[in-house]
This record gives sequence, C-alpha cells and structure tokens, in this order.
Amino acid sequence: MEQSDPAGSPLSTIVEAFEDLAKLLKGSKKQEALRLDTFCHACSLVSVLFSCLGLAFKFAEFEYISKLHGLVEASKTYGTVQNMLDRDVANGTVKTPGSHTRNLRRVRQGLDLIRAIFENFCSTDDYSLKDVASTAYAKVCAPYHTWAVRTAVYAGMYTLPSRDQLLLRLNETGKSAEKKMKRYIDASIPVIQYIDKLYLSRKISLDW
Ligand code: 1PZ
Repeated sequence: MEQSDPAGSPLSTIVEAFEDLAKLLKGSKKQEALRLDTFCHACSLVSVLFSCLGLAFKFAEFEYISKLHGLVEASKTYGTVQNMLDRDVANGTVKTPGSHTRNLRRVRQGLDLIRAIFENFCSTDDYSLKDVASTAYAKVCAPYHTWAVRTAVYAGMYTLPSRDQLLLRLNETGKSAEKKMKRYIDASIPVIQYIDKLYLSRKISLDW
C-alpha cells in the first residue's frame, strides 16, 4: 500500500478485494472451483459506490443488492460457482427470471459496467459524469435492459454528482482515484473473463 493512499477509503477496499480475487483465480490449479461466498464478498464491497450517486440510482442499488443476496443464499447450498451453474443447467433454469445463473450474469454485468465507467473516467477530465457514465452504460448494459429501464437510467444520468463531488465523497484526489480505478480495471478483467468462460464452457451464450 502506498503512503499517499487515504487509509480505508472505499475505493481501496474494493480494489484490494478484486486484486485478491484475481490472484486467487490466477494461482488456482486448472480445475479448482471458485467459492461463491468469496466472490460475493468482493461484489458486496462495490455497493458503497451507490451511496455516492444520489437518490436517482437507489433502484440500481436495490437491483444489484437483491441479485447479490440471491447469490449469497445460493452459496450456502452450492458452495462453488461451478456447482451452482451446473444445477441450473441440469434444471433448465439458466435464464429463468430470478435464477442464480441469471443473477450472476447481472452482477457480472454490474462489475463490467463499473470497469467501463472507470475507464471513461480515467480518459477524460469532463466536469460532468453524465457522458462518462452514459457511454459506459450504453455499451455494457443497455443492450440487455428493457426500454423502461434504459429510459430511467439515462434520465438518472442528469442527476449524477460532478466529478469533484464524487471524488470528495470517495475521499480521493483525481490522481489517487485514477490509480485505484486502473487497478480495479486490471483486476476485474480476469474475474469477468473467468465467469464468462464458465458460461461458454456450458454452452451458455453471453448475449442476454
Ligand atoms: C460515477 C458514475 C456512476 C454511473 C452510474 C450508472 C448506473 C447504471 C445503473 C444501471 C441500473 C440498471 C437497473 C435495472 C436493471 C434490471 O433491468 C436488471 C434486471 O435483471 P433481471 O431481473 O431481468 O434478470 N437488473 C440488473 O441488471 C441488476 C444489476 C444492475 C446494477 C448494476 C449497477 C452497477 C453500477 C454501479 C455504479 C457505481
């Protein structure tokens, strides 16, 4: 950890959890399975970001947390992500609304959305976060959301805090935030790819 890092900042906590997860996946021998509770722990830390966004994204927070809660419950029965997916495949419930495999797909899309937002954040100095967030959302999530949800999300973008306000709420400077965002980007990519591979190897497409 670097001296200039504000200790215990929410971004640091998230980044460290995803770096640990990425390391675990990289170090694990070929077929070693990912424990669902380990994965859920890292994902649960992300929810602090919602408190920086304001009321308009309360519904996104609720959506994310309820899907994650479903996965936490599933971890008690299935133990590993692999077992959970295999059960839905066997039951023919992969895409059934509310199924574990579907919830994992949504949480994974949330992680990818954050990655895309962070990438855009690091590549511009825009005072407003509207474009940063809108273009990320348009690419990563909008294709899979209903018209009503997309409309609500784009309307909510006008209420996002400014770049400076966000930094203040995260207890970061522009520099420290960008450093950590880049670390999240690097750590989340292998995690997302790992999950995608589990779907593809079970002949589950990624277009939903
Ligand atoms: C700093 C800039 C911040 C920008 C914030 C952008 C937030 C975009 C929020 C997108 C909310 C989508 C809410 C509703 C989604 C639902 O359609 C699906 C339904 O899934 P189904 O029940 O059909 O299986 N739900 C989800 O996809 C759950 C996860 C959505 C939330 C991910 C957000 C993560 C972003 C955090 C940003 C800090």
